Amino acid sequence: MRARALLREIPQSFPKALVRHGNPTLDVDRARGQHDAYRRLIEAAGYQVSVLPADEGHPDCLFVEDTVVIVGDTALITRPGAPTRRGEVEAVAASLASHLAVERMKAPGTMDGGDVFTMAGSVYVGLSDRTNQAGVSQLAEIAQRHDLGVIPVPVAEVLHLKSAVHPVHEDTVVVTPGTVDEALLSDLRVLHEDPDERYQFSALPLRNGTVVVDEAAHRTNALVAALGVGLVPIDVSEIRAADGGLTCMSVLFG
Ligand code: CIR
Repeated sequence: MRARALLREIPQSFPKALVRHGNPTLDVDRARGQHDAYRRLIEAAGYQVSVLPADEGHPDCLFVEDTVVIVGDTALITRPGAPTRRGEVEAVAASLASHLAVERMKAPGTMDGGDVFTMAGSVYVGLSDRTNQAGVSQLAEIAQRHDLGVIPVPVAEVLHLKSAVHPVHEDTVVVTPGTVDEALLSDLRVLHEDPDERYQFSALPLRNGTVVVDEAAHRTNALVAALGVGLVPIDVSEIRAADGGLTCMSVLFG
């Protein structure tokens, strides 16, 4: 199957997106420009990109990653941890149904896809404000069918596991110190985000071997570049201001 990517347009209501701290002014036009550049990079890497229309009733709908977790040929449609985001899932489920076997998370399980990544034969799942143990158990059943173990990782201080543990290349992650128990990541190679760039680093590894990174995190990007990885820095300041990282705006599969 050709590599595919699912994205969703940014609604005019984006300035009302959920934000954990403070009250940043979010600029929808600037965010759209950044989102366009992001989409073009994914297209240039060879993905067949589908873009769902924005949903004005859901200011966070561009963060499409949170609505689904893909394990092999199965798409687990999540029950997002923020009740106001639950209506985002239907359009995503409908779009993925022609490519993947769709299953649905059931109450009382909650999960945001931003809490999940698969690496070195395990599915790492953040236990966060958005993802609970019941959600992890439902994902574990699907992972088991695909011969994958699940490693739950309690997350402190940040929104999602992938706000603080960023897969970058093969079995390497970049971790924001103090946010997770790094003993749980002992199967992985851990680099640390530079202390002067706390919460600024994020990364999206692509099929062609390049890694899209947030251009704001110069020093941490240099650490990753030293692995011999080709980096493509991009400005995603408006997305970061809404607590999003580089993985959050796409679902990559196939
Ligand atoms: C939220 O709080 O749900 C959004 N403002 C940000 C979600 C970012 N999602 C992600 O990084 N996977």
